[in-house]
Amino acid sequence: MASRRDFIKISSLGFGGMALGLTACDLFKQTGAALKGGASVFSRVPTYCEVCFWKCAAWAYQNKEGTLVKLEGIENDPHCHGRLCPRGTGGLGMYEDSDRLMTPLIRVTENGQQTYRPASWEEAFDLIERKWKETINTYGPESMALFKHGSSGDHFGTLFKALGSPYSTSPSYAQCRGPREVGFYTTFGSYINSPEPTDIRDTRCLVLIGSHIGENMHNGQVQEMADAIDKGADIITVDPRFSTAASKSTHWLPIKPATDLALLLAWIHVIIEEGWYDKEYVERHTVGFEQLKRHVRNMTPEWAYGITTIKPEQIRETARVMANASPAVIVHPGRHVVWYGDDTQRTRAIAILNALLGSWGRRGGFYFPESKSLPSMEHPPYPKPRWSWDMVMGDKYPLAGSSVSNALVDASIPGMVDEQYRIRSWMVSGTNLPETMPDKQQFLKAVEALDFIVVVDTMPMEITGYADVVLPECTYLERYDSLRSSPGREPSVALRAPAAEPKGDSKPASWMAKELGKRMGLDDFFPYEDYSEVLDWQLKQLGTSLEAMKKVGVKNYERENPYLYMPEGVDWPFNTPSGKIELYSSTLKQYGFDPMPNYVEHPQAPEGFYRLIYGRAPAHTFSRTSNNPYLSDLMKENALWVNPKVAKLWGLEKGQKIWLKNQDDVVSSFPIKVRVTERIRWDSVYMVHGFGHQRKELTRAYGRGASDTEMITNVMVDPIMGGTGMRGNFVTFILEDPKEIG
Ligand SMILES: Nc1nc2c(c(=O)[nH]1)N[C@H]1C(S)=C(S)[C@@H](COP(=O)(O)OP(=O)(O)OC[C@H]3O[C@@H](n4cnc5c(=O)[nH]c(N)nc54)[C@H](O)[C@@H]3O)O[C@H]1N2
Ligand SMILES: Nc1nc2c(c(=O)[nH]1)N[C@H]1C(S)=C(S)[C@@H](COP(=O)(O)OP(=O)(O)OC[C@H]3O[C@@H](n4cnc5c(=O)[nH]c(N)nc54)[C@H](O)[C@@H]3O)O[C@H]1N2
Ligand code: SF4
Ligand SMILES: [Mo]
Repeated sequence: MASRRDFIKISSLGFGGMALGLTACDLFKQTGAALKGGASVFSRVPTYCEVCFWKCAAWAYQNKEGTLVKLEGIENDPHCHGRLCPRGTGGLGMYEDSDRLMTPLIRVTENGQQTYRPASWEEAFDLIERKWKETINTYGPESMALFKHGSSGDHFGTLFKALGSPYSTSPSYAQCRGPREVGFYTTFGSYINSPEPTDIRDTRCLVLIGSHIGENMHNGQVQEMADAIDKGADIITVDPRFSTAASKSTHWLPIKPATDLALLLAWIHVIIEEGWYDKEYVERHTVGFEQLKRHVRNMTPEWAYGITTIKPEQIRETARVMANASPAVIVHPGRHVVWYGDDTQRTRAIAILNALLGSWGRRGGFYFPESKSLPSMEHPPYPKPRWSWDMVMGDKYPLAGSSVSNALVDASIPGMVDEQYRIRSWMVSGTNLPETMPDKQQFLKAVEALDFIVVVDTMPMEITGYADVVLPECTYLERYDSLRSSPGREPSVALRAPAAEPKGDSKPASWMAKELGKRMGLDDFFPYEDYSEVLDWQLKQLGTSLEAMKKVGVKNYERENPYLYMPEGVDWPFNTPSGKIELYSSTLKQYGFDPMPNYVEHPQAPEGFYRLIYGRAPAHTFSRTSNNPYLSDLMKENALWVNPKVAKLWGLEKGQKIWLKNQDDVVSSFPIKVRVTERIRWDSVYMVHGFGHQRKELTRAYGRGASDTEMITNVMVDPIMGGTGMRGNFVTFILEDPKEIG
């Protein structure tokens, strides 16, 4: 049985195949160089990591000169247990990156060419104030939209609410986890949220359906999965690719992509027909069992075999493994679940399977998380917008629980929405939309039509190239930010305090939002001179203070709700229309959707094409780290995983550079190196998301590898909640430089 150390080591070797010898250890050596070279640690400041959204709490260590030398996880932090992942350690690179934005920029036309000129904050704010006032006077604040991701979004979120805009959106809903939230909500009446309340630590069986934990480096989950493996838990991984998780699994099911729903329904069939479900739990807590039983009657493993290519005996055996572990079993809800446009239904099937196994609210299954609610300082009530965000969608996506970023892009395009609802002005902070949202053409049409775009970023990413004004934010290591209060087994609060002075003329979002608020006459919504005052006030309400928190970084609280798990023998109230777990969803039925999931066939690749699938690498986060000096050292570019059979057919060699062309004739801007490997099915190719950057200003990332997003032009939108299914795109290979072919 693999040990925990093995697992972590192997996960960092996930990219070792390409960058052999360079492991997380080298990264530690580099980032800790000043320390190991003799410089001693002088002081430390607490922060929480912004390299991804797991938000691990960390100490930022400084030497005597006040230079940042090292980041380390905080011991009692439930997100990281004292250990950062390689990306978190490399967070110093975000601060040190010589390509950072250092000053505001204003778009100007010089000699007929558009370019940016450096500007003062005063000039940048003057222009924004003028343009925003014009827009608001003409169309109202309802014509302004905020696209945000990460902690800067909190501050601009307040600003947009104060302005009276109904539009504030993040790609983490419709480009990421939205479908699973709706799938679980319609079943259990609860959202999953982040971090997922999966009790992996104590599970006896973890089922991962396209969840590639280990490459998906969400820290706490990776550590808990390693613990579970150590304790002998069964891991069942369903993935067309032999992922790191698959390599650690007792069962790997190399499914034909886009057919998971058939496998899930067959599992449900077996568990019901063989009588392996948790009878007492199902009887007490669920509605719709008889309907479900009838529904899946013919969805046998033999039926699913023809669709999924997974053998019937394997389907039965893995169903038995789950049932044996019940209720300490987790069929993981996944996280990035926008795959094929029927994603709410797929995640519903996952939720139903968990319900039959009795894992919801049980030890080793799903626990009930608790968080500390943060008090907010007094401010005037927010103005009520004349319409709400869902008005732009008409009767589309009726169960969207949060605003749908792609719907807001559509609502910015003339003719796509009733003219009165059209969005005219964007503010974008902490999200690299051209690499994050599929269907670039749609994005470009919106950008073309908009009157004004403000972008806040730390780096000259693709999105900044579309801005009228670029505002440089200092990195998370140079600022105070909102307290991290996240749900978990126990409530936990973490502080982010500045560990260095902002570089150049960069500033925190909390300051920008306040200054812009002042100019728009909204001072009252920003009752602080410096954001630390808000933190101190909030922390005092929570029985501590800013000074005290600076010494500890993280404070964990006792639970107030005693029920980490459901008490046995009690009718637990579920927040669904029936008050029970809905195996048959009355809500979906009411909106005209299948009340129980059905398998629908998706198109397969045309002759000579392969399905493009994508995922994460342990050393990188989306497109944000590819220019990071430490992390780009670990992995400079992505590669295209190609099955040896396919490589032979095309005469492709390991390391050969090829270009990709998709089903809509879009050709990749840059070539990508081939990696020939049995670890991918013959019908698909795989690459890590976040490479193939288009901006020369990103000196370490420009032109390195290919962008998956560029190839994603066919988007299958989930009719239930608006998620953008991105895995129905097929690519073929171009062996010669297309620019030379002409
Ligand atoms: N093709 C494709 N598209 C995807 C995905 C995929 O796998 N493939 N994944 C999807 C998923 S799961 C998600 S969650 C989204 C993620 O989407 P995004 O959050 O847009 O991801 P990033 O590409 O990392 O872009 C983050 C941007 O924030 C900037 N930034 C970093 N730190 C700060 C800061 O402190 N302040 C400010 N103001 N800016 C900062 C970075 O420089 C970068 O421009 O993408 C989705 N889109
Ligand atoms: N290192 C690192 N970790 C991260 C992130 C990061 O950027 N870097 N981002 C974080 C975020 S925001 C998210 S949302 C998560 C995303 O991570 P996850 O939710 O775990 O994964 P996905 O990106 O949905 O899926 C990737 C896996 O799905 C497989 N796959 C592709 N098609 C199919 C299919 O049809 N069926 C099945 N069963 N599998 C398929 C791929 O081979 C790949 O292994 O990662 C998080 N963790
Ligand atoms: S998982 Fe890694 S990158 Fe994400 S917050 Fe934690 S240390 Fe940072
Ligand atoms: Mo995500």
